[in-house]
Amino acid sequence: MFSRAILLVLCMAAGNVDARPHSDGRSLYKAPFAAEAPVTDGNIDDPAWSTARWRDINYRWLGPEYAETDFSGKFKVVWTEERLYIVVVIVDDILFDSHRDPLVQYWDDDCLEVFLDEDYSGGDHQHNHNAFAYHMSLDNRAIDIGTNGEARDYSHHVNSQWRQHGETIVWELAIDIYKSDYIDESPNNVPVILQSGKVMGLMIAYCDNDGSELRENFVGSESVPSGPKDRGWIDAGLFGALELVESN
Ligand SMILES: [Ca+2]
Ligand SMILES: [Ca+2]
Ligand SMILES: [Ca+2]
Ligand SMILES: [Ca+2]
Repeated sequence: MFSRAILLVLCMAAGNVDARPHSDGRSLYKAPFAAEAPVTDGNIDDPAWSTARWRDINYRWLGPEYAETDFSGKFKVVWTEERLYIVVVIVDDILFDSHRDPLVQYWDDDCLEVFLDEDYSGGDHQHNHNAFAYHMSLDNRAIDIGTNGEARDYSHHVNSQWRQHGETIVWELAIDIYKSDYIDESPNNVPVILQSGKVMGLMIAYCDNDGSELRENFVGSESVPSGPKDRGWIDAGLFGALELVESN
């Protein structure tokens, strides 16, 4: 039987192997139950939103420093048994969709990313469904990489709608949650029924491009204490903890 000390020595001998499922400093967000599901219409007047706390999208993962008028963002989460609901309020001075094909270089257009790990397992999710990284395009499509390693349209998982209100964009999402045994192209995938006390992995990010060939900034809701800061599309260990609660 391995003791922790022996295991630690073995890990060190393997060369900085980090066996922990999550990076240090993950956030905990408590999402309240929505007695009445928000209407996904880009308007934030639904009663459920007033019960949830704001969380900032403020960790600069890529690109130079930027002004609040260039980008700023925050979000809230609520849930029902059927879906997870997220509202994101964004300031972005220029909306830019250079690659009109949603499956081509989608991360280099303005793009809202929603990272979800149904069981908060952490770990690799690049070519599997241990977690999903929905890249929401300005035309409300949800793109992630399928188990065949190619970009795939998962828009049937996410009802998405945004509207501009003065200087801000209100972006609402209603998301079906799937376990890691999700099978691409199968008609038999069934979303999880959500319940109070469930803990999932969640991270929100925004790719801001205002007219460049490549995205100018990539800003997320979780810190990245070490390693490449843009690796959330591979590493679910960066996601924060999302706890479903009855009320805050
Ligand atoms: Ca609404
Ligand atoms: Ca901008
Ligand atoms: Ca997982
Ligand atoms: Ca932009």
